[in-house]
Amino acid sequence: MNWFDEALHDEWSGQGYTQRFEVTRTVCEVSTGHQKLVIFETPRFGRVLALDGVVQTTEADEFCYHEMLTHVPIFAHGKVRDALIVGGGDGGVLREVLRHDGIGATLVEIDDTVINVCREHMPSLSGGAFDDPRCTARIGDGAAFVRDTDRRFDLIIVDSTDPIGPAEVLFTPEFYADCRRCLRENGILVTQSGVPFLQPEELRSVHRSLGSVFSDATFYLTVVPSYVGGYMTLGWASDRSEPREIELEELAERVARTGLSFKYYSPSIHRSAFALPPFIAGILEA
Ligand code: AG3
Repeated sequence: MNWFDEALHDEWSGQGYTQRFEVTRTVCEVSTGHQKLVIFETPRFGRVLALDGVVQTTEADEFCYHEMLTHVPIFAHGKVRDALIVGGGDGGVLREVLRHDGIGATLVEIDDTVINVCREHMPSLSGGAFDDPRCTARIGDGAAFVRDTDRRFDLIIVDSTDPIGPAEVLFTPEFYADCRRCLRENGILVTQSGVPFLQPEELRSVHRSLGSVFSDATFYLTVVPSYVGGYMTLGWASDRSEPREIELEELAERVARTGLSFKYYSPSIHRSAFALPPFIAGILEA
């Protein structure tokens, strides 16, 4: 039998812990020039995308991540018209953003191979979103884009790998400051910041960097089975605290008005996601 052992908490961090998938078929394996990409088929998770040995998304549980990274800020904000996605080449965030009427999305992905290969071999992730006229996809460095662009956004979603390899710059205060410059008043930035039980340093560094740039910086939670280790934290940053404090009733009305339905997101999950267990809040204070 052929197995995939994830490198993140073993090879990359020396914690001697790994998750292992039975590989029933390797669908695609390529060195992209930026990273090593594999897509393989598994019995329980469907097709799995891994970059440099780290699981990025799986067909079976991607909704736990993409819905929370997308709908929490969109419903909290209430009036998003222009969204910027940094990374996200698999198209999962893009697909969720474009489920909302009246939102245009710009996606800046450094690695065109991720987009092409995922469209071909994991088409349910983007679900045709790259063909939507409301989507502009650019191949390039997201950090350079937010440094140089004149465009302004209501929402920036940073859907990156962990800070090993090409995504390292997407975790710096300079990058967050450039993002803040591109946000309209009331704008929100969200970003993945790892699984804190196993990656406390990633959470601490995102907290320090976001907090040095935005007046309201905190985290909310999701659980993604294939991001092994329990809760994943998603960074939340804005210069306004009102969107984070939105009441349940108002959220429920906004959600009802869209007529959308979800597999992970709900107004109550949205509210409760901002409650952090003491061991996570403690990492932020340390
Ligand atoms: N980006 C986040 C991958 C995080 C992996 N980290 C971990 N398992 N602790 C995924 C891209 C999906 N669109």
